[in-house]
Amino acid sequence: MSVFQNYIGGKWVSSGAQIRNINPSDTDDIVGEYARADKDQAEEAIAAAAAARESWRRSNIQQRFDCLDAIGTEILARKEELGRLLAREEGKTLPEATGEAARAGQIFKFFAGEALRIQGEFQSSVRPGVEIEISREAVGVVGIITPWNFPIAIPAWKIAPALAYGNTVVFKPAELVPGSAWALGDIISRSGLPDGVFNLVVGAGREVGQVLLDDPRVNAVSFTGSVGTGGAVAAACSARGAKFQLEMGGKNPLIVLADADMDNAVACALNGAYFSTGQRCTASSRLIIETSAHDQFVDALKTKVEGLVVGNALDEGTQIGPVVDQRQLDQNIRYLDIGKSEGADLVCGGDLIERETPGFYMTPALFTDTKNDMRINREEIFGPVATTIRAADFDEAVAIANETPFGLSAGLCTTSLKAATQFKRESRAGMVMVNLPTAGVDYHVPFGGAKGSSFGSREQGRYAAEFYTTVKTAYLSS
Ligand code: TXE
Repeated sequence: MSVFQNYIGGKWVSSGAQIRNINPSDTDDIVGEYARADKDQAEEAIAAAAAARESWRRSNIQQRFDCLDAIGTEILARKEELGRLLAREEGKTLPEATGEAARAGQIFKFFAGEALRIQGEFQSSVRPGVEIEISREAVGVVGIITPWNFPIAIPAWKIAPALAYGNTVVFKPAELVPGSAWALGDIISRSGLPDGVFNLVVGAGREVGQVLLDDPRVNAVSFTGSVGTGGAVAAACSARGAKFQLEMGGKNPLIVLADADMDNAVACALNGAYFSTGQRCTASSRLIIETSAHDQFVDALKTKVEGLVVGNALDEGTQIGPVVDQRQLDQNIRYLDIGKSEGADLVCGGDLIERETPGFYMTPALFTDTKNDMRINREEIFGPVATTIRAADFDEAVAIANETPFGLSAGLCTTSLKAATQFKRESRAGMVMVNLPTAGVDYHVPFGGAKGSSFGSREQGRYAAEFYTTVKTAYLSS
């Protein structure tokens, strides 16, 4: 089997060790072997990005548009193939994975356009004869560190704006899913970007990732991943004054009021809590149900959850793919045990099951009658596990929804305009959804959370400019 290499300074380079990419739907299936970059190669990638920095900073915006547009075009043209690779290495279903690949293409197209729309301001001065110009400039070398749960969309929504605003990139994807990252890197490598502007290093977080955090030539780090690693990114970047941006976990509430359209509320809960095997930072993990509707809602949801088809991500008809790996499966099981020991009622799911191929299969689980202070309601499980919490009325539901260390996404199902309006104002989450699942966002508007979920400026849409540019105020006396 040939080894997929890293991309440094415009060249594909091999290394001594390899990372084996395994299909979680069929652990006998090896997706590929990927060259495992070491510290030296991470430093070479940073050196290449630093060498390309000044010329790319001054690059023509038409050139940036053309490169990003070409990347978007190729991704969209190959979305089925890229989706299949993604489903095979990460375990989300084929339609979910193809949708994610298409999303990556759309993001590159969007930021191709943004490269043409970089704006400044012109202001009068309080001093006579002086003019003020406020402009945005590239930050420099950006380190991009991504998780395994969206192997192509998250890299796209960091790499595309970084390049559009004139930064050079060192991209370190999650070790579990190097296939989509490599395919993206391959497409980027053929887009016409000058050597060194984009570099790919597949490697371990503690080794390659840590080099990106510590090297003074890396001017900014954009990170998505766990709360623990996010803290390490913050500490290392603050210590040397580098700019950083963190997207971390969620414990997203979905409130269902008694006046809601129950079919839609159940559909929102089912989608938000379980699709993509619950491995979404915006997943609805706490279902807060108005007491008078609780039992009716649970009966309807339980029937739907039990009917979900769990199976090989590549099989037609599969609705819930496998858990991504053994470690995540162990974490899910641990939390099921914690929930039971805390007194929560497991009404369905949580079983390890076998399919034709060996994989990390578990049935989606629903706990009912939980309390918001239980660990299963405080900590991110990151699997197909949801809980219900009873709330006496709207005010209590919102108080419970906001009582969490996280604040990424929050949802409400209701037919009351008053409740919807109040919820949009009172929710302490960065993204609020009414009569929609907590997961599932557009690509042209800001994405991000409050409290422990995020740090720094928003990602995506034109708000991405905040992170990938720095502001210059120029005074001119004529
Ligand atoms: O995350 P990590 P992992 C949560 C989820 C999951 C858990 C562990 O609960 O079970 O995190 O997942 C890189 N310096 N989420 O292990 O470790 C790492 O190589 C620099 C929720 O994947 O945070 C990878 O590229 N980089 C979350 C990236 O950081 C380091 C999505 C994320 O890995 C590093 C993912 C270091 N010292 C996980 N250590 C969400 N809510 O979306 C690791 N990395």
